Amino acid sequence: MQNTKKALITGISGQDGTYLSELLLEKGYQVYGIVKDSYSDESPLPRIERIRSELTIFYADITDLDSLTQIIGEVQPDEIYNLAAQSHVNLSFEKPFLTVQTAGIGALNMLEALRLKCPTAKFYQASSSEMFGNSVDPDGFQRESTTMDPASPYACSKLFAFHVGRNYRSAYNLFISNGILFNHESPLRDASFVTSKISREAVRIKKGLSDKLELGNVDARRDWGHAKDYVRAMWLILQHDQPDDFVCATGVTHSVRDVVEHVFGRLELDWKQVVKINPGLLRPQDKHTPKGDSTKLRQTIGWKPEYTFETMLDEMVEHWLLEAENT
Ligand code: NDP
Ligand code: GDR
Repeated sequence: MQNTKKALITGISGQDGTYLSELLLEKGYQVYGIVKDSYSDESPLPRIERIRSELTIFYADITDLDSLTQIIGEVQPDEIYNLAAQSHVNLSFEKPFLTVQTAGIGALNMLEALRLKCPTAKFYQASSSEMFGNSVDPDGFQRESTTMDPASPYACSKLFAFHVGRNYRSAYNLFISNGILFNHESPLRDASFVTSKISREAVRIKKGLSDKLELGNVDARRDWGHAKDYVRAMWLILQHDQPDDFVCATGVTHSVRDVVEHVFGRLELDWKQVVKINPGLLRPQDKHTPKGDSTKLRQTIGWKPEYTFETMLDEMVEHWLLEAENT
């Protein structure tokens, strides 16, 4: 029988919102989304354009509790995925108030709207591995029980949202789960994030459109997965029989330099000639060696990633090659 569940996604036009919409549409959900009210039906939303006619879009800001309450009251979703936020760690040092308002207060607004208008809905909060900062267990992993020590305004905002969600879960007996996701990338990743920046610029260099790539800390390491695998985890987390918090990660780290070497190697380019370190791109505080332990998610829910670091980067390079050919 056709599944007619309703899902509401904030940040639907972002990377994860797009893949999650595709997944839920495939599963037969009616998908509703919230996009910032600076947009309208006439505005292009490139990532979701292909599926836009299958979605019901509301235009509202995550900082506006009245609009969110009205939308949740009207839709009466079965599942809510709160993905909207200013999601750039570096930018959060320049725009701490915007970051707190969207990633922190925005999440609280959604929780209030849930509590007031649709308390039976299951709620997914997009929490981040950034909440751990440099705090690492003795075995080198970060997991649900690892002490959190946020190292940016972005991470502090996400930690507030994480805790207030847990508080609402126990205080009001609501189904609120946190996915503590490590970095995940894809062809839909904004070009300012480092994997996209490297693949896009390497392709431009290959095509003769650019002659250098400026980076910050190339020794920084991340546990990188593919967004398609990670939105599947979001959905699985809400299908679990009880609300809980789960780390989602590959368990393997690579450095920014590894990304450069793979991408440039794939394009048969010598990166040493063109990659320059720009000290202006170094962060006031950066973390270095986090790898995630997603045993709980794998054992409780049966999640495992399908992409590897290499297949993920290859797909991104292919995407930017195609973009270059079409422009
Ligand atoms: P994106 O930046 O691609 O998507 C975030 C979305 O939120 C965008 O569509 C953005 O719209 C929207 N948004 C921003 N501000 C507001 C606002 N004031 N009102 C309404 N909508 C707003 O991020 P991702 O898809 O990569 O990530 C989804 C969520 O998961 C984010 O909360 C992020 O912090 C979190 N996360 C992401 C990880 C990752 O590696 N990708 C890892 C862990 C957590 P616009 O583009 O128009 O500004
Ligand atoms: P991150 O992702 O901050 O981990 O946040 P990003 O890709 O921006 O940085 C990863 C690492 O690369 C280093 N780096 C550079 N980063 C950028 N953007 N540009 C550069 O030129 C550059 N050079 C080196 C950074 O210093 C950093 O160490 C992402 C976001 O999606 C968050 O929303 C999410 O919560 C976390 O991942 C988990």
